[in-house]
Amino acid sequence: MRSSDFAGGRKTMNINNVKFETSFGLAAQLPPSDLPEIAFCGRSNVGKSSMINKVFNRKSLARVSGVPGKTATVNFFLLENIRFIDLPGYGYAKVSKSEKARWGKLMDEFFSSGRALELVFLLLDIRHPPSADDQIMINFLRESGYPFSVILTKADKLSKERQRLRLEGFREEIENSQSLTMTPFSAKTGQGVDEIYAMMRAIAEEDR
Ligand SMILES: Nc1nc2c(ncn2[C@@H]2O[C@H](COP(=O)(O)OP(=O)(O)OP(=O)(O)O)[C@@H](O)[C@H]2O)c(=O)[nH]1
Ligand SMILES: [Mg+2]
Repeated sequence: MRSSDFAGGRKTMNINNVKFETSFGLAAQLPPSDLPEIAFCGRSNVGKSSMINKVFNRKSLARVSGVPGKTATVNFFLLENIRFIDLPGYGYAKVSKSEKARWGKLMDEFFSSGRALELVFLLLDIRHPPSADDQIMINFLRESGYPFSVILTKADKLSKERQRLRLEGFREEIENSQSLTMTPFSAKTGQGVDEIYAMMRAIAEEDR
């Protein structure tokens, strides 16, 4: 199997067919959810847009920036029968009160509007323990009932041994973490991409 053919079975799904669909900044604009969805969330600068670009093997499908707060809107991408969603990051100290309120409303509305979310990737920087905002997000996802999987980003910044130690760290830093999958990932080296494809493939096959 070529790595770009992530859905085996009856029909091969090719990641090169992904298309940017639309972008929304206000909860009221969010389109209804008419296809299975996979969302990417996490704090600003954690690497959500970079992960999307790596997974879809594109340089700038999603916009990446060294400046936190780059993705301020909810961005939709379509690949055959699955919609992928790049969510705006949280925890960026320099945003205004009104911008934080807009973010909160957008996220509340997004996660409470009965979307067909089949999987949420929650991204955490592998180098650091989860922040207070990350812990809030983890609890929020648990309460929402949507299945989610933790992605530990920027793994290229640590040796394999230090990655292993941080994995053990996250197991203790996150309550009841035994039920969570945690996947080290690097948008630089491609570490973890095959595990992501396996999760995407499972969803694509379920919905055929
Ligand atoms: N070394 C390394 N740097 C990364 C990786 N992923 C992202 N980065 C860098 O981290 C910064 C932020 O990446 P983005 O992908 O824009 O992060 P984001 O989570 O989409 O950020 P917002 O849109 O602000 O919420 C950029 O400078 C990226 O180059 C990674 O796997 N390894
Ligand atoms: Mg982004």
